[in-house]
Amino acid sequence: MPRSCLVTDPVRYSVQDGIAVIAVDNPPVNALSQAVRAGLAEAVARLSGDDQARAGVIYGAGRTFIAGADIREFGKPMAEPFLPDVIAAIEACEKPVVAALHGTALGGGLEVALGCHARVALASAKVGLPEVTLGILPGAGGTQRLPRIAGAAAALDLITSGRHVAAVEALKLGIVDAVVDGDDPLAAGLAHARRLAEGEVTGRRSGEIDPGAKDEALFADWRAKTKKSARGQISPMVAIDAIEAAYDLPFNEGMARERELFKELMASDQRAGLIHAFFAERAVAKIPEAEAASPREVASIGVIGGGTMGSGIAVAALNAGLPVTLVERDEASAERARGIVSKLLDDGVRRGKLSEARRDQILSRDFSTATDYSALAETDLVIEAVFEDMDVKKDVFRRLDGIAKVGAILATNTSYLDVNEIAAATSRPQDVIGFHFFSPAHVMRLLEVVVADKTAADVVATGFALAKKLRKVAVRAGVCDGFIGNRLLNTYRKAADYMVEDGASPYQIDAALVAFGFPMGPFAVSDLAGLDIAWAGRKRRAATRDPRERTVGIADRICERGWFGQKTGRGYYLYEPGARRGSPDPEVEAIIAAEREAKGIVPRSFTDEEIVSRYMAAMINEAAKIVEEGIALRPLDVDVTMLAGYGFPRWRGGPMQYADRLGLDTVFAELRRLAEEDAFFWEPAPLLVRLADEGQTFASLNERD
Ligand code: T1G
Ligand code: NAD
Repeated sequence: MPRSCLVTDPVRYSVQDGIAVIAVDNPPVNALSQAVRAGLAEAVARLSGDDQARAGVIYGAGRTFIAGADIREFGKPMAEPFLPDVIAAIEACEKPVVAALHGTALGGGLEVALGCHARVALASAKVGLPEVTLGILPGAGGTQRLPRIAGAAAALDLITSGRHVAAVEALKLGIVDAVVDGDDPLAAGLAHARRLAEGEVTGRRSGEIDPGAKDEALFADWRAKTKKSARGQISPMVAIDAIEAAYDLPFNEGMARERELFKELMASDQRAGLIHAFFAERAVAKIPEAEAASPREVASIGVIGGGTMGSGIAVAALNAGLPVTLVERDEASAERARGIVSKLLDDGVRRGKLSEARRDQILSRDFSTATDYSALAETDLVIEAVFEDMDVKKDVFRRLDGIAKVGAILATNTSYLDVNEIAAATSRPQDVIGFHFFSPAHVMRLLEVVVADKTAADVVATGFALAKKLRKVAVRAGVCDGFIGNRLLNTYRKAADYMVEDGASPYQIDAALVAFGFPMGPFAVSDLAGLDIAWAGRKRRAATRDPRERTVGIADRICERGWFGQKTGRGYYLYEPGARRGSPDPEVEAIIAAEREAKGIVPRSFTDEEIVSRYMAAMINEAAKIVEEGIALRPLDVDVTMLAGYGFPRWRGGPMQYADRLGLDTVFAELRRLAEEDAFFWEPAPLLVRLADEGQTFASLNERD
């Protein structure tokens, strides 16, 4: 009879046929909270003294092994027992202990497993040390034990990237000792523990393995590579220092070095920013509509318009296993759309994301094109991606209204237009919603779900469910010109244009923002997106523009020459044929100089700090208005929008988190100073003024009641 008892609340100890079973049961992901750490320590002590047990198995109850440290405890004083000590006790145990892995063994979870004497994994399991993505490094021996078990190359790869590794690859790398089919980790663990107890296989203590000599060239190479890819993020570089200690120092000293570096990172702003991003990306899904209603069933997707966006959206849906019918204006356009979709799927095959067989199946079975809207009569959800023109969109929705089945969801991918007006073109505004995808739509993670006045709650909930299926992050946005993201973009772009007119070069501005952590600066981004799109927007808004608004003509002058960015080989930058990176263009500088002169502006110089400060002040101030108007539910929704859709450096947490770190009184003071130059553009948002006054933060608004 197995004896079972609770060691602590989330850890159970029992003995089955001479093997101790240590079950971690701390839903949802068995995170290593203080109680779990204490439970594991006590369970191992019990195993040592238990003459009924010859070996032990540690496994996770529920859907996963241990997904790591409890991230909610970060930033608070750590309570004993500390994880490295718990793992040291497991490793020191004189009876063999097996880790039986399923689901995800991540971070401290994998470190616990590395402290065991053997590891078996279900074929579906994944392992990884994702700490650098949270701004820290593996702090419970991962940087010391993984190189000993799998070698420096694998340790550098896994630890600096944080990537998840499937069981089969983990076996090849030596991280696990066996991979087992099926869905019962405990049975797999028990079988292996028995073999260990019988002496059929041997276990080993990772900490006692000789790591061998250090490959200096390998470390130099990774340092150079990582410095480039980390783009200002410090944790991957510090993690390399920690791994190096595995070769430079004896095990115990290496552990102490790892702990020291871990603590430094734990205290950093980057850690706070990345943890904020982690929780914010999960909190965005907590919206009133998802609590009030269940999503509608979506088994088929329709797309209208197969240009840049429509084709990308179709591929995103097809990759998620949804059949797609794409409607174009005529046969030739439909054929062109099919060509784009095929090419995107081929790219997926080339990158190893899709098998050839699956691509062929998609093209022959799941994807079809049509020129007649009646092909969408039975479709559950239709996404319109035609030209950005209100009349064209209304016409499309009127026609859709005439043919779509009752309860079908009708979505528009408009970037700026009024979703209420589009909904009013139908007899069923409750079924109409905005799904603002980003280009390229099969790659970019963000989906703004734009909720119009009459959109039904279950339609909103369906948008969030669809995003999850497409592996995207959905953010709820209200209706306004540009919703959350593009409205912000328009504002900080203006701040950048003003600086150019006043004396900064677009190239300096781009460089300053790349140094801040953006993958590209705003002018390079404009060249990529196409300058004609923003030009059309400026023309559309010209009639309703507030006369107090300062306008800059430089972009218009560039567009008037037919320079629309990368696609025409010229924009703010000059592009060699086929090149993605451009070089500064003296003719553009001449255009800028002429515009300044025409306005009688004497150019002044800007420091990089000034550039970043103005750019961020504009972004933060507009974001405060967006939150106050309810366009974004909370500041964290703005943060996730900028992180997932606009390349905002993740380690800075998003603009609102960044503002909190600066202090809202500092931001307010900067705005007041800038308002002396241009009172209209820099007028501080009332919400920001109030929070600064009260000594409050944007984060204080993130908790919804
Ligand atoms: N701590 C606390 N809560 C966590 C958590 C964690 N480690 N991981 C997930 N959650 C919560 C999450 O907020 C959500 O809560 C719920 O669990 C389900 O998550 C010492 C220091 C495991 C792959 O970085 O990657 O170990 O929103 O929606 O899509 O060296 O969660 O429902 O209230 O994401 O199935 C390293 C982080 C920690 C893993 C599951 N570990 N987690 O994905 O569900 S650092 C990680 C994930 C560390 C050591 C160091 C994923 C997942 P709520 P979910 P999912
Ligand atoms: P696009 O010009 O590449 O494609 C539009 C397609 O719609 C064309 O193939 C055209 O033939 C087709 N079309 C036009 N009228 C139609 C009709 N009545 N019926 C069927 N098909 C029709 O444009 P795009 O860049 O894909 O943009 C589409 C929409 O997505 C716009 O509303 C745009 O604002 C929005 N959007 C674009 C981006 C971007 O970066 N390009 C990003 C987000 C959203």
